[in-house]
Amino acid sequence: MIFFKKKGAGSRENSAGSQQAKEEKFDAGLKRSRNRFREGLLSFVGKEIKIDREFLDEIEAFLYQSDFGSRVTDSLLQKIEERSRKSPVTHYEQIQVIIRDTFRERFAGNDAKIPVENHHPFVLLVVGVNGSGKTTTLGKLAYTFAQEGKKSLIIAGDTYRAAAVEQLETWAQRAGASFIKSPDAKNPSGIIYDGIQKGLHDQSDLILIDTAGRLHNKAHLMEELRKIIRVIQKLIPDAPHENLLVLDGTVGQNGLIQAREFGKILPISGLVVTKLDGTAKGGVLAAIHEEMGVPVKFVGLGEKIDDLLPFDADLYVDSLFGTRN
Ligand SMILES: Nc1nc2c(ncn2[C@@H]2O[C@H](COP(=O)(O)OP(=O)(O)OP(=O)(O)O)[C@@H](O)[C@H]2O)c(=O)[nH]1
Ligand SMILES: [Mg+2]
Repeated sequence: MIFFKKKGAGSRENSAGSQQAKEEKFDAGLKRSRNRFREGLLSFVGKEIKIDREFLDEIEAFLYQSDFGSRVTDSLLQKIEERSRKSPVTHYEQIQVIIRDTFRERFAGNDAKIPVENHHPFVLLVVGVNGSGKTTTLGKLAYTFAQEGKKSLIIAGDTYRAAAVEQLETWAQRAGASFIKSPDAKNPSGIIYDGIQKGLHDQSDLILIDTAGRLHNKAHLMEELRKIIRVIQKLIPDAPHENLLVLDGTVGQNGLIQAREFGKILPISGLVVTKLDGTAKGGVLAAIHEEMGVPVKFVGLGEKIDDLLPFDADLYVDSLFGTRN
C-alpha cells in the first residue's frame, strides 16, 4: 500500500511538475471561463478594430459577465484607452497583449509561495465557510507537500461531522500524510492541542489543520476559531504560520463578505480559490485579489488530488483569455 503510494506520487511528480503539465491544468480548469470569452470576443479575432465607445462597452460587458468586478474592469478599460492614445490599436491581438500586461502588473506582488522552510514544524490552518473546499484543499496540499518530500500531519479540527473526519482521513491516506482525529468528537481545541504535540514529537515538517465551516451560528464559529488559535499558540507561540482562507470560486464576489468576516478574527495570509473548473466566471479570482489585497496562493481546478495548483498569474491570464501562443 505504502509502496504503491510512493511510486504513484513519484511518477506523477515529473509530469505534473512540468510547465506544460501546469499549462494543461490551468487550460482545462478555466475552460468554461475561456469559452465565455471566445464566444463573445471571437468576432474580433484577426480583424481590424476601432477603439470607440461601442467596442469598449462590449469588452466591459464581457469583463462584468466574467465577474472581474468594477475595479479590475475599470483599470483594464483605462489601459486600453491609454494605449490607444499613445499608438494606434487596430487589431484585437493588441488588446490581448494589453490584457496580459495589465494582469501581470496587477498580480506582480502576488507571492504564492508558502515559506515552509522558515518554521519547523510549519503550521498551516484552513478556514472558510461550509462547503468552500477546505477539507479537499487540505488533502491536496498534503499531497503537494509530499511530492516535495515533506512530511505532513493532518489534524481533523472539524469534529462536528463524522463524515468530515472520514473524508479527511481518506485524503490523508491518499496523500501519504499522518492523521490525527479526536476519539470522542465535539472538541476541536483538544484534538488540535494533541495533534500539535504529536507533530512536534514526530518532527513533522508541516502540521495542517482542518476546521469546521458550519456551526450553530457565525458568532460560535468565530469564537471557536479564536479558541483554536489560542490553543495552537500555547504550544507554538508564533503559529499558525499560514492562515489560508478557502473561497468557493462559483459563489462569486459574495465570497468577499465571508473573507472580511474571517479577517476580523485572524490575519489571513493567503487565499485559495476553489472550483474554478465549475464556473464560467473565472474573473472572480482577480476581483477577490484586488479587493482583499492578500495573495492568492492556490487555485482549485478540479476534484482530483493533483488538481490544486500554486497560483500563477501568467498561466491564469493566458488560460482565461486564450492568449497563450
Ligand atoms: N470541481 C471542483 N470541486 C471541488 C474543488 N474543491 C473542492 N471541491 C468539491 O467541493 C465539495 C466541498 O468540498 P469540501 O472540501 O468538503 O468543503 P469544506 O469547506 O471542507 O466543507 P465543510 O467541511 O462542510 O465546511 C466537495 O464535493 C469537493 O469535491 C475544486 O477545485 N473543483
Ligand atoms: Mg470540511
